[in-house]
Amino acid sequence: MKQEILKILKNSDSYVSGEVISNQLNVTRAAVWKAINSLRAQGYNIVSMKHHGYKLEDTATVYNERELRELMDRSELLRNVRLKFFGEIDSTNLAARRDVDKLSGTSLYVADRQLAGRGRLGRTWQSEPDNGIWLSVMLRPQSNPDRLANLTLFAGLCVQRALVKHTGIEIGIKWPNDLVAMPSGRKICGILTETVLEDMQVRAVIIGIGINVNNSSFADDIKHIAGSLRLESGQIYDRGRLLIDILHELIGNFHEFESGLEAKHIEPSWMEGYRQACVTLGRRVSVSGGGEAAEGLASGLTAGGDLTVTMDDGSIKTCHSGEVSVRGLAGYI
Ligand code: BTX
Repeated sequence: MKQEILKILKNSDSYVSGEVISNQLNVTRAAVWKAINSLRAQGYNIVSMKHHGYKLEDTATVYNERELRELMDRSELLRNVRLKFFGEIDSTNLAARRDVDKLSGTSLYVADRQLAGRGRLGRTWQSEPDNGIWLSVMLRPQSNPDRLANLTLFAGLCVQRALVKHTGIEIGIKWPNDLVAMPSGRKICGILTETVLEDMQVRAVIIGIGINVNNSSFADDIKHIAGSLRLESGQIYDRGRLLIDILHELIGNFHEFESGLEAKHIEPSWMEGYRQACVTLGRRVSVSGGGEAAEGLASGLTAGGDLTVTMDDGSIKTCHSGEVSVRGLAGYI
């Protein structure tokens, strides 16, 4: 009944009386009142006025499976994409992994909170409730695993574009795929791409995207590096609508990534856009690849997405994403 009431309120610009709702649904006024209260508890902003009835205020999308599904169904691109929404889960990347053999096609995993959000190289990703987008997109590209190395860069570029378009905030990519607000350099988004293989064939790729959207503060251990869209602009964003924009950019342009896979040593068409968005290029970086850290100037990107660094001793080092971490020096990104 709650969903039917929601539908009635959504279809009306003005107040709808409890009597009209109860007649329409053939239930008591008390049952309507109870259902309205339960919807309010779920986050729907339903106002009531004596002698007029109830009205659903047009506020931000309530972040749940039903509302996200409704937004997705309005988009031709996303209508047939599967969605799983969790109020709470260990990690959306792990949820996707558990489904690799059960599902086919493109699937999305969205959570309001992650209890064991994962970063790269075994690090953790803090994923508190109410404020962030914690999303994994599972795709099934037909490709050799070694060709997927720069998928993580492509995903970073798509999310960066969507965030800039949606918010107008200046956001750059810190190689390989951290999204940082400029000029503060604070980390707004992290991306963890995982490939699931079977007999050296790609079964699935899982692109995990964590975005700090409406956070107003962070835990002590990350507060010096983390930022949110809200802290940058002072605005609160509708997570549902932002999520849809990100999916349009990523899933809508995925063919561009796939077509770039065909020609081996040729630079994919999107790489130049990546270069332009990459704030690491032209800056001093410290490179540590298991050994001692050394400093140099981030001087270029190869067609395969590796970072070339002109080291202070004049040598050129090529850094592969995932193998080497490039740390910003104090005062640098
Ligand atoms: P990363 O290894 O680049 O970043 C992790 C590091 O970033 C941590 O060690 C910490 O210093 C810092 N950090 C942790 N949480 C946050 C945060 N909320 N904001 C800013 N900095 C933070 C980046 O890994 C990849 C993160 C992917 C997260 C998504 S969320 C959906 C999906 N599911 C999942 O488990 N992971 C991905």
